[in-house]
Amino acid sequence: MRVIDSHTGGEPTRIIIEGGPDLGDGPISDRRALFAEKYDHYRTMCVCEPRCSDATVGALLCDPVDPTCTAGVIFFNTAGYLGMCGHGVIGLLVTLAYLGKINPGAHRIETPVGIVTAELLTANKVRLENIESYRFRSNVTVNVPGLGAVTGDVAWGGNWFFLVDGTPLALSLKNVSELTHVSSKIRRALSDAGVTGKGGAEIDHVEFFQDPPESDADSRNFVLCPGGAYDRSPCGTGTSAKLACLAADGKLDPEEIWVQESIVGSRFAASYRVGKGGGVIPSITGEAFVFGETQLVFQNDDPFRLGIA
Ligand code: PYC
Repeated sequence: MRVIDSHTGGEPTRIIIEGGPDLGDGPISDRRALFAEKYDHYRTMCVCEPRCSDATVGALLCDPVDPTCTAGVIFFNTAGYLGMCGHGVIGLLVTLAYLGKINPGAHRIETPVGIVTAELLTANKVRLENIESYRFRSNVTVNVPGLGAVTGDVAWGGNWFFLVDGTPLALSLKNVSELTHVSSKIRRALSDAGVTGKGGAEIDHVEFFQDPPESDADSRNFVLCPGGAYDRSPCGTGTSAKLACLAADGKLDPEEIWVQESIVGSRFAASYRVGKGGGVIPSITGEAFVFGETQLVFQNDDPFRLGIA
């Protein structure tokens, strides 16, 4: 298996460019279902320990169905599969440019939740236009054991998010393990209380915000990802969910720039235009850098050949 590693604002993306599963040529959402059902070991071989870790989002580069698209992609991590991944699309474009496969300009990318457009601005800078994002429920209060009542919004940005009002602790790296612990408890409490996204979808990402932060950004966030790791980037789908909530509250106008900073200090410049379905079409600009080209080896006698899943 040949992979290219990059990071977007510190958040790693590992793209399988050779040696992935053959998922046929059906719609990308069907291919993701087939990946999960029959070829899940490719996911664990690629992103689980000992070859990788739960901070990384994996991506399978696919041929698109739609000939106007540059590529298709299926994102996954140590816990399962993602709908979309904003930092991952930025990493994908930068990787394709690094490989000499694309030129600057706009590229349509098929994902399991729809087509996104991403513009390669320079070798490392990408502007992503995400799928329509929206707030699903506002002011939801859940009782969290040991914490008490926690209130926030449920929103879709390509994945399901619970956006907590404020933060229980300062958003600094020294608090990462406590923030991870508290956000995991909130995620469990949401599930126990039956709070879901549309159609009963699991809310697998939890966000805390410091608005405004101590820096000159508009907001700093902490994002708990499904595998239990925190997003080192400001999270493209999480920032999309945030824009949807800001728009719904009348706190951000269309085309106004929102600078979202992550807990490691990396930034996305974000804005939105009004979507056809009543939500927002987020635009997210960020930078990615390639840092590795690897041939993964799977020896027959290796007891952890398929990864520690
Ligand atoms: O950037 O959308 C994102 C993302 C999702 C999970 C990790 N990063």
